[in-house]
Amino acid sequence: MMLKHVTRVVAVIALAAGVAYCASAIKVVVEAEKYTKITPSMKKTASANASGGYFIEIPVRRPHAQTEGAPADTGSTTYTVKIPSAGVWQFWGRAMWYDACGNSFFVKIGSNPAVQFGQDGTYGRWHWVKGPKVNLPAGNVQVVVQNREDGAKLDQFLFTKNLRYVPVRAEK
Ligand SMILES: [Ca+2]
Repeated sequence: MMLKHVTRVVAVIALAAGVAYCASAIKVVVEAEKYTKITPSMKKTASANASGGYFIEIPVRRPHAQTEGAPADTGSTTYTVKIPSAGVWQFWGRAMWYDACGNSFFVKIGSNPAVQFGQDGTYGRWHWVKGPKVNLPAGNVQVVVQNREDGAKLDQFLFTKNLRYVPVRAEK
């Protein structure tokens, strides 16, 4: 009788821990080079420092910083991302920016309007940048990363339902 009770308590604790683990593990990671479509001047570039060996970029132009606000070309990548469940998802991108005039993309997620992504002040190294928080249905969602400023690079992006999660390194 006593043993049975203890077993039940352990089972309940294990179940609770399992639920907590699943909640924090709800995350969808996409390599930026795994697009379904790419349009120049967006290009795929090999790098030993990038996750999966590649990133995408709008290469730096001369003269630099002539595209802000109204992109000089339609350079973009398009992705099909499988969202496991409906709800609010936080978008993060692992970016490397050239400078203050080369630190953003436009990101369009599903039926949500395109928004600026970036504009932070970390240049010349890979770092995670917080993007939009979006309400998404379960199933395949189209993501478009569009040229805004030349000199912008993207290695990976992810969606998480854990709104407190802050990615640090390249994600598996
Ligand atoms: Ca990558």
